[in-house]
Amino acid sequence: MEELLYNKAGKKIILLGNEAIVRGALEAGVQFVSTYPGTPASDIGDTFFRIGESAKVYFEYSTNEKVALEAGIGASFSGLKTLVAMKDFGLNVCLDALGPFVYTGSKGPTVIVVADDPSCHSSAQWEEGTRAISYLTHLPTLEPADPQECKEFTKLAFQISEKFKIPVMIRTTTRVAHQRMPVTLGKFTHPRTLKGRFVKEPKRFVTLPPRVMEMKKELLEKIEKIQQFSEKSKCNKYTEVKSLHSGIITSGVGYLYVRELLKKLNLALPVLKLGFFYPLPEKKIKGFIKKFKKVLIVEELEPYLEKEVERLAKEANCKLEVIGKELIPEVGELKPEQITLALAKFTNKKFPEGKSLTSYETGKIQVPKRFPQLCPGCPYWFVFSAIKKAVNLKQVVFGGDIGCYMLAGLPPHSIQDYLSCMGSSIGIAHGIKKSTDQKLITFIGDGTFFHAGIPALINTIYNRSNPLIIILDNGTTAMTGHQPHPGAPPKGSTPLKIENVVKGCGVKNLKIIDPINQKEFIDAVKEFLNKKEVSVIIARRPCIQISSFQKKRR
Ligand SMILES: Cc1ncc(C[n+]2csc(CCOP(=O)(O)OP(=O)(O)O)c2C)c(N)n1
Repeated sequence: MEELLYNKAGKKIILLGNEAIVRGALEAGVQFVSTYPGTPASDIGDTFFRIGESAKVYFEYSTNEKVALEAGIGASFSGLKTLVAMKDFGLNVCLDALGPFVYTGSKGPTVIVVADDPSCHSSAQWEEGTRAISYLTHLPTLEPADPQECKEFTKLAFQISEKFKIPVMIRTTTRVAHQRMPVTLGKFTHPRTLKGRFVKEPKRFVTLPPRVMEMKKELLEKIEKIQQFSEKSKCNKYTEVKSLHSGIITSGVGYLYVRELLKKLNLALPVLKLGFFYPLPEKKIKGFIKKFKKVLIVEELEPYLEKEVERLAKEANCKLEVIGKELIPEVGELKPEQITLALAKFTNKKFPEGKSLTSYETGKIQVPKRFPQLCPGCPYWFVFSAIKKAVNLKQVVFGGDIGCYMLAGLPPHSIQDYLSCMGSSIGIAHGIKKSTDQKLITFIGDGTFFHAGIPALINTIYNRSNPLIIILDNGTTAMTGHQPHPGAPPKGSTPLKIENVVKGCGVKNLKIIDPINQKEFIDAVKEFLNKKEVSVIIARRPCIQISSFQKKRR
């Protein structure tokens, strides 16, 4: 039996942060789960995909994050306990739906899990800190530090959502989502039903002026109540160390490093570890900082906590020195060695090397850099090779998009002149074609085409431009772990043929080619590059890594 489904309270099993979130949701009685894959959050959906049926939970991979959230909103409005999971960029995609949802509030308790990726380990596009969106939308947000907290905070998030009728975000980062530890299980019972009922309450579910302004007032009142709740919550914890001089405020993975390093360096400093990011337990923070001369804020990425502590210090202790980003970097994920150096400066101590920093940390051991590569046998090798034979690379602009094929930008291919966010290859191609006389070829994967490429393709037809779009149809969402998509769905759904969508959008110049047929591919590129209207080549050959098991499952 799947360990995650053990029904033995008190038993410990080793879980990944993401699996612990799944377990927390099961213990909370989740009924409806939707997601769009994206590392470091992908394992949440993939785990539900694997165990959802046995757990008797509804699960879907949606077409994109906005659609996933909207599906979740529908389930919540129908009274179901709902979880929606995505990576950081996904929250931007669904922001348009998120804002109004926080206003209407949830009916069925709803938790939105979002995983940030400091240092861009698996996020080419930009280093995002989604905590800004907590403030922007007034979305209550919890930040777990380890897998046990991932489980407990998920349950707590469902409780807060149930009590205050508002969606709650669990914000993790790569090091939290991908960390393993023995997690103590609680009890769970399978949901009795997956059926809810939508009861008409336009006053509650319709965001339309003038009501919408009342809704904002009601939301701010809710946030005030949640703040009072957060003041008493055990997820903000204090370590009792007597120091009238200085202390540390931290959250998420920063707390783990602080805890470990204080021990390693034999330092005794009081630490306030915040589990609530929004709304912050302001009284608790004021109580903590009131007697100190200085406080160190150990937080990853942008200095939101630091700014808030500075604001609170004006009321609680106006002489307090708040030290944050001058010692703790804002770029990249936190590293223990950076915190060691920050602690040394903060406490005016010198730590003997060896005790504080390892040779790796001091940079004495250099690890050679390696570029990521397409897998041997990947169909994209054939596509890039044909392009190089078909055109003069200097005379054509090459657009990239998000997926394995963005490795086109690295040697030995080096055919990518711009890269932004999912689906943007086509949108930007249109802008370039409208602004220049240059020839342009753009690549987009099948998964990305379904996620956000279709409206941009329609725009090229609607506003008459002529890029050559190569849709790389490898039959899967390869980069994030081979999840299905509408073109290659799980068993029971009818595959949506990309060619039908492309034709339906009005594209006349269309060819479907297996790129292993190099001559055919080269000829098609040459022909289409001279067309006056938009052209599409669907390069169809399955990903070399799709296992026969996955083929059967689809
Ligand atoms: C808004 C957003 N959601 C999710 C992701 C994570 N992500 C990276 S690549 C990718 C899809 C890749 O699939 P596909 O276009 O089929 O290309 P393949 O990897 O199969 O070549 C996803 C979902 C992201 N980068 N941005």
